[in-house]
Amino acid sequence: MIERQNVLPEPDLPGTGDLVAEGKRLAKDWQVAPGAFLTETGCQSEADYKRAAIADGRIMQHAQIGYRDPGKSCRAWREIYETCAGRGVNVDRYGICLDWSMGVPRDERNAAQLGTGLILQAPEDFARLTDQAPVAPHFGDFVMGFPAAVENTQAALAAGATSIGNLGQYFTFRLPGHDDDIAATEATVTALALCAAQPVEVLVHSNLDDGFAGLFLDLSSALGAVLLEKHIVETLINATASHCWGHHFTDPKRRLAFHLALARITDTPGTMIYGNTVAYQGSDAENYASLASYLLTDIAGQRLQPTGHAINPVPVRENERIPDIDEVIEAQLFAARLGEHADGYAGLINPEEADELADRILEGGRRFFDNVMKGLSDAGIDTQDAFELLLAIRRIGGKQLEQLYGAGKADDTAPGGCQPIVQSSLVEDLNELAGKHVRRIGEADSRRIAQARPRVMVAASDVHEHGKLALEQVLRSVGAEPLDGGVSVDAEVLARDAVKADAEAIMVSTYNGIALDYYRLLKTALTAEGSAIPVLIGGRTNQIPQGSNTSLPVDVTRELMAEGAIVCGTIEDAVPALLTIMEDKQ
Ligand code: B12
Repeated sequence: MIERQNVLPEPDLPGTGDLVAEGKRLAKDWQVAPGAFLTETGCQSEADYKRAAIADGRIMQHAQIGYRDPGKSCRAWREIYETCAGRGVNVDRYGICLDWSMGVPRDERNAAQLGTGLILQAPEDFARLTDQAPVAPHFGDFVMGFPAAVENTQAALAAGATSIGNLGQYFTFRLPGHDDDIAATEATVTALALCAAQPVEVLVHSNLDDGFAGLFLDLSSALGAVLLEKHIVETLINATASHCWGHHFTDPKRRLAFHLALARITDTPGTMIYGNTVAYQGSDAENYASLASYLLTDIAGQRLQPTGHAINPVPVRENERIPDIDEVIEAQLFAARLGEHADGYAGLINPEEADELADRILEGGRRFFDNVMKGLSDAGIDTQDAFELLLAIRRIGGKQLEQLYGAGKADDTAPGGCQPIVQSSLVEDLNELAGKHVRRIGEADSRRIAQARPRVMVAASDVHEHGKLALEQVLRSVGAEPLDGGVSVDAEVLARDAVKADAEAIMVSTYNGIALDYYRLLKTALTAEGSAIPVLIGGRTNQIPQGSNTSLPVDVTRELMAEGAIVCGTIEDAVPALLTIMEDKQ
């Protein structure tokens, strides 16, 4: 059971009223500037532009950009738009990949851990970028939800953005070394109020997959999360919420059903439907098949039930590294061509089954919402106060929310403790992935691992948790003992916990382009603890070199190995290393 003193023990929390008043006050000085997009289109806001596109029956296109080098990002802004326009294709909006250090206030940013994204300092830098071509600017990553939410929202508005997010990240993303969730919530509520007080409509964007939908086992919980966010953003703060989803929605029927369910609870235009990026696991050709699969579903969805969501053709190299400009252009041209073919498929798609699933998702989503509101209210949390509700949900976390308030029947044998109303694709994707790796390990090695039964602490250095989940599942299947080292865990904390738990090996799954820095911090912390627990590392072992303005991270496998890390390309690569560790121990 949830109790207030366990979730919000602080006697005095900031008052939502004061924060909203501050947001309104700031709106006197910080208002949406016309910018290249609004000037060229003559629209008041992107929401208006989207409504016009819906009326014209036009499907919009979204591209995601943001290179470390601001000059290269400006070039991308121009080149993608112009090259596509030259081929008769309109790129309507750009989502900007800010670096995760952008979540840290400007005056502390120099000391922050850098990732792989774009760093913009002054508001003029934001505006210089968005003035490069008349494409709707969408500041999605690392704006809302972080300590720097207010200053980044101000700069985004002044650069002509009328879609700003990403509320989903508020719930799950952690900035290394910045654990003050009260400051992050204060800044977020103020930034939401600043958007609400604009003279034109500003869409408060939330990518569900960045939030809890990347981990929920039931699609109805993800829809319930939309209802919760709408309650906070719209009912309590009077701003406009707009939702995006898609990374983890692999199965076409459930992808379409979620789209239909979402359309039943809102008529605000959606920002974009994210590409099903977790399906990208192969070569370019294989990934093109995945691209076609989800785009076709999304185009069909927009034809059946237009919602204003732009489709998002994610470049096929995305599973290897940040895609380059020409790769973004290729994907946009592919999507436009597929759109032409897709019209011929419209009559072949029978939406009845997806419609029926959508009803179930909707019904379960409403139940999840009601359960959360009642559960938190019974616990003494004021569900009519935006600050309290945001902070409580964030602190409870997605897994526990779903366990406590999931819409399905309680069932101890089901993953997550209850039967899903409509299971998310994540469950099958992970089972399939883990099964494939267990088979590759083979019986003889599995037997040896089961005999040695190594205690392995498994951790993720950032928000990417699926590698960790897959590793744990495989380790369990072959008889090793996985210990939970946490997600977005600081290296020092991981070292301390591993020593305390008497772990025989540490496995780090890392994705944010920080592999070498993270490993070095971990080794230093282990040495300080007097420990030499071997470290296995995998995921994306790359990094943007320190002090460099290069825009693509470089592989650091060799450096990691030279410094003693056991670098693993796949899960089964860990097996010989684990067996050697256990033999050495004996
Ligand atoms: C899903 C995903 C997300 C989800 C994560 C959801 C979640 N809760 O886990 C969301 C949407 C939240 C997300 C967010 C971000 N993401 Co992301 N994301 C991905 C994606 C699509 C899949 C990664 C994944 O989980 N794969 C599933 C695992 C199981 O498979 P795998 O990666 O192939 O791993 C295999 C092996 O490597 C091995 N393995 C993995 N770890 C380990 C460890 C050990 C010890 C061993 C033995 C083996 C092992 O296991 C697997 C099977 O063999 C990739 C792109 C892609 N298609 O790969 C980008 C990607 C990893 N993300 C990326 C980025 C930049 C981000 C963001 C910073 C973007 C942003 N600006 O907001 C944020 C992170 C912010 C933060 N606070 O940390 C980049 C990383 C760039 C780089 N380093 O070069 C990628 C590559 C996309 C890209 N090209 O830009 N992301």
